[in-house]
Amino acid sequence: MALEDKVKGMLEEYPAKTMKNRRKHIFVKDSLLGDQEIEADTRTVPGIMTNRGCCYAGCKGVVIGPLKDMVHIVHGPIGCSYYAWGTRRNKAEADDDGKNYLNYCFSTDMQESDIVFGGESKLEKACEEAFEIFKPNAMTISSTCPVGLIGDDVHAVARRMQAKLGITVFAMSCEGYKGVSQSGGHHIANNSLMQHVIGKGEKDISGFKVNILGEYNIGGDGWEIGRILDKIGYTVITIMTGDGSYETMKDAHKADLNLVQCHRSINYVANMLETKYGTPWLKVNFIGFNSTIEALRNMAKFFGNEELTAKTEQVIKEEMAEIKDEIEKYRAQCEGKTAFLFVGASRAHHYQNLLSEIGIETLAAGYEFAHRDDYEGRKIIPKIKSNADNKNIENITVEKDEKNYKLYLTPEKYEKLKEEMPLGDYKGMIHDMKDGTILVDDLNHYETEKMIKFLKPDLFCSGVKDKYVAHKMGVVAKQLHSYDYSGPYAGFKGAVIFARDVAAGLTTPTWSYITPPWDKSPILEGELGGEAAC
Ligand code: CFM
Repeated sequence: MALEDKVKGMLEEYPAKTMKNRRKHIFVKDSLLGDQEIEADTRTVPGIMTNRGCCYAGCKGVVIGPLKDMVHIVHGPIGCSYYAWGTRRNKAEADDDGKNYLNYCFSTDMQESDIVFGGESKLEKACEEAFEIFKPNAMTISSTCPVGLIGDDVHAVARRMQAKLGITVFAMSCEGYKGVSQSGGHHIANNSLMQHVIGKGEKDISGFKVNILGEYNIGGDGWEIGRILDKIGYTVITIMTGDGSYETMKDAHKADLNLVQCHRSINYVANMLETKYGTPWLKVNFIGFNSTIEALRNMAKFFGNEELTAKTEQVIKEEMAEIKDEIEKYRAQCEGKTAFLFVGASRAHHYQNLLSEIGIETLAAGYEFAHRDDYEGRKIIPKIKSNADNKNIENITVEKDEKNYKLYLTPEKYEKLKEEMPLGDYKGMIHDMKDGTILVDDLNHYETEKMIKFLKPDLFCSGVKDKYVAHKMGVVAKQLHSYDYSGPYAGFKGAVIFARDVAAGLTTPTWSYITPPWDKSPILEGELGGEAAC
């Protein structure tokens, strides 16, 4: 049966209205059809088991939470804090000031009486108490659903606390119900960083200055990327936000170039920095050694410095010599295998490179909450229609900062380089996928099982919510969110660790003790032929 028919068959199990909805979120790539459209960043059909998270998760959990020298207070019932505490592996080590509060969980623990009579005074007390104990460099307040429902003015509390405590305090109205997924929370967090943090620093910084945007140091990825960039001779001002800090982010406006790793979660900051300070951004992918090399060469080309270019080539040579044998060994064990990827957003695209470098072909890939530009490329942005859900998320506009605005490249040079590298552009995941592969948005548990059954991948890369479902079906599952407590997977050394972990999963003798359901009861496949088919 053709792949398209299998997809159709899967969708036909739904009630008609749901089928119509889900049809727009999935397709088989076929370049002969020209630009294929996908529906994304829209509401999940109620009742469907989605993997998505909420707005608060995207704001506090993903973008704001990793900033280590700040105290992040969650205003809400304890469940929201407990669930978001320590579940994401954004590692951090304290800088010279010794401030790293990521192991703590700060919550106002709202009770029924706070819901009825208001929780502002409790929030104020929490801010004061946290400041007294920890003396953080700055503080944030994240709102959970009830805060928006009862109307506590968290922003007024933040202003009062800032005046009283003498440190930056800002609040975010990132109630969980806003928008359709955690994506709205990324946007709110990005806006806050622009309004309250970036641009406040006055340090003198020299060298080839870059920021790494959309890198969250999961399993130490940011440290591996930082190691490589240090070795070449770059000055990394700040990482947003993995192992990041308020203190370093204040000076982010001084960079000559912003590197964008995760486009989905941080492209708002990248754009606003370009408008306000003139800093161009380059889409990079440090997952996979070939993509790392490509990113490093593009960076060298951007700076156009001979010494830097020579050092870049030298580092690439050294690093590749170090990993070559091991990569070959694991590649021999993985060659010819297939994978099915489903992650929040960027990683479903980024990991296809690394997988292909170790001989694994991607059959299908999907995002939980990405927008159409992450699939179809930024060229689609003007065509994306706004709806009630995304209108709910504030869109701030920034203006040129005359004092700090600078252009590293002449406009002519910028335009020239734009043709040679993804400068200020992202082409999206579809662009890099082969014909005959499946793209899917907001995959749910029913579709996960169906697709594993008909694609029969050797490897399923997703998260803990569906990991064990795949295992029970006899398919190796690798968590691309938490890395199954391993990592780093970025850069050169990370590629080896990933290859080792995947090879171990594929070759473990455990699988010989499991019989997948399709081996127990073979699926009969046939095609209806002739005119009497229906
Ligand atoms: Fe960006 Fe991320 Fe991702 Fe993301 Fe996430 Fe994550 Fe992710 Mo989990 S910021 S979009 S909201 S790369 S936590 S580090 S792994 S879903 S694919």
